[in-house]
Amino acid sequence: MLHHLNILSSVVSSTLRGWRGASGSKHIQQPVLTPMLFDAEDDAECRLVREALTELNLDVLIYPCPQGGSRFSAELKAQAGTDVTIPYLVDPNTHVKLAGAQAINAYLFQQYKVSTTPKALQASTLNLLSSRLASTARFKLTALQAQASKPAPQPLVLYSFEASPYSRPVREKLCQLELAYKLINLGKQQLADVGPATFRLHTGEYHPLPNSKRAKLLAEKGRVQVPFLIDVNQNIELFESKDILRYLEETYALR
Ligand SMILES: N[C@@H](CCC(=O)N[C@@H](CS)C(=O)NCC(=O)O)C(=O)O
Repeated sequence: MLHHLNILSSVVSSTLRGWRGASGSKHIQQPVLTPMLFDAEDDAECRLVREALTELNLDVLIYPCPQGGSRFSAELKAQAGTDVTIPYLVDPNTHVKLAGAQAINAYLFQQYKVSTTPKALQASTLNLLSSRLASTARFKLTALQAQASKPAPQPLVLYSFEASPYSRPVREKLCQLELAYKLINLGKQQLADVGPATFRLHTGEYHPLPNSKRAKLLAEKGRVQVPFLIDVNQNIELFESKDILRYLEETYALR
């Protein structure tokens, strides 16, 4: 019951942002080196950046910086050379380093799509307000707080897309536990991708776009469903959001 409520409020959250970060571009190539994003899941500006990353179909290494947390503060300061606020993007492909959703999204769209930022992903007052409301819909009137945790030697891997109601609680937990993870964005690229994994709107056999990340996941794991978590530290792979949340809590939370 509690998990259903959790997912329901996540649906409300995505709805408040007009389901931005649900679809992913068909054409963009992942750059050779994975960009890094210092991020907090409930931060209004960070959400706009993650929406852009899903829509551009780009994968990133997320370094969670929740309120009260400090695990990646030194790394953030070392990258920026000074105290900076999140979101903070480091792109090792171009050596570009940027703070703030407006500058980061302008860079990402220019660099990876040769276009300007769509209106809905600009850091305008309206978008920041709806992004803040989207966080409030997660029953959180205060910022997401860091939770005492064990560090993971290697970053985890999470397949997700920004608006995914089932993936959001998992990203929140990774953020609270300050666990770095490679975020593999699996936005919807065609009509056949739409719907929950077990009840797609498209009838008949599911065929992802050829040569896509979705096609690769289907070939390797036999299904396309998010969230999907890989923890190389424990040799674990999990598909169900409820199981992933339990696993992260039991493995990394300090009581
Ligand atoms: N019972 C699963 C449901 C997961 C699910 O249906 N996720 C949706 C996205 S929110 C999905 O994978 N849809 C199919 C797709 O995106 O291809 C869970 O709790 O993790």
